[in-house]
Formats: sequence, structure tokens, C-alpha cells
Amino acid sequence: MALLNILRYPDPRLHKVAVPVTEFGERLATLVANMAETMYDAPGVGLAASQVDVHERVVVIDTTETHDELLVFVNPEITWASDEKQVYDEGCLSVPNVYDGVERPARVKVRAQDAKGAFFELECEGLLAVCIQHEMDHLMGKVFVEYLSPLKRNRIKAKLQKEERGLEREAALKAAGRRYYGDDESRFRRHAGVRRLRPARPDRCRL
Ligand code: K1U
Ligand code: ZN
Repeated sequence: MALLNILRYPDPRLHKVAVPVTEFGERLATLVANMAETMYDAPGVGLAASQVDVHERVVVIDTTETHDELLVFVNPEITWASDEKQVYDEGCLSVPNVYDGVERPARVKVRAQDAKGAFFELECEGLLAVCIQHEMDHLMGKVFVEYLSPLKRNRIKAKLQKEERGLEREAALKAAGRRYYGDDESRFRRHAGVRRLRPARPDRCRL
């Protein structure tokens, strides 16, 4: 099994629409196993294939604390949704450290196939209902921040883009044998044992 790379908002690949699965073989079994491992490792309670850059209608969910009730939804469709709504503070592995309220139907019925192609129907409520709707949005190329106001969404986008730039610079500097201490270029320092360009905290500098 393998850990998969989770795309981070605002990566444009998160907006691709997933296609239905037509073959229920070894490749799908491996994808499902890798997605489950990636979700548990993150950790998260759900993951859509779109988030790992596989644009096929596959979702894994496990809302238990014991991580022993993995649900696999291939080609999921909502066949019924309650009129009653609930607001839940949603998170997303593609939008790290951001949680905000989204209103959705409180209960839904989902028809889907398992990893071997067998059809089943499941009535979902509580966190499971929130999660399956959130994951099915991913399959349609929709990220939960799109339910928020443009102001909030742009703030989140700017924050994540800044973090992404930091991660990219950190990786580049790591490759070059230097460390990254923040967004300010003056806070780059060489590894211990090599001459420091400038201490990060002059007041704490060891003489
Ligand atoms: O789609 C995803 O990115 C997964 C997402 C699912 C989700 C959670 C909550 C509301 C809606 C959708 C997550 O798993 S975010 C992480 C999270 O909620 C969590 C992490 C560890 C333990 C419990 C929850
Ligand atoms: Zn998500």
C-alpha cells in the first residue's frame, strides 16, 4: 500500500469532474486501499479520489474513532435528501486548518457500488451524512469553501497560497542544504556548523 499526495486548494485539479468507474478489478482495489491508508494517516474521516488527482467516482469514509468501519462508495448517487437541514463546521484535507459552517440536508439516502461492483443503498445521518455530501461535492469538482462568502474564500485562498510558497521554498532550500524559518528572506540561515548569515533572534544570539 502507499500514501497518496493530497491536492491542496486552490489547485485547479480539484475542480475536475470525476467520471464513473466501469472496471472493478485490481487497479480499483489498490486505489481504494491507498485512499483508505491516506485518509487514516492524514488523519481524516473521508477522502474523495479527486483529492488524490484520480478523477473517478470513488469515495472512502470512516467516521469511527476506532478506524474499523471503512465505507467504500463507488459511483455514489444521492437518491433522497431530507427537507430538514443541519449546519456542520466542516473541514477538508485539501484545505488544511480551515473549518467553517456549511448547511446541508440532515439525512440522505445514497446508492453506490462497493469495490467489487455490488450495489447497495445506505441511509446516512449525522457526520456520515455531512461527509458523504462533502465527498460527492469533491467528485463534482466542488470544494466546501465555495459555500462560504467570497471574502472568506479569498482570505483562505491567500493564506493557503502563502503557505504553499513557503513549502516550495522550504523544499528548494532543503535540497540546497539550508533551512527555512519563515516568509522573510532575512530569516534564512545555514545549517548548524556552517557560518550563519544572520541570527533569527539577535537578542537570543549565543556569543
Ligand atoms: O474530504 C475531506 O477532505 C475529508 C474531510 C471530511 C469531512 C470532515 C468533516 C466535515 C465534512 C467533511 C476530513 O476528514 S477533515 C478532518 C476531520 O474532520 C477530522 C480529522 C480527524 C478526526 C476527526 C475529524
Ligand atoms: Zn474535502
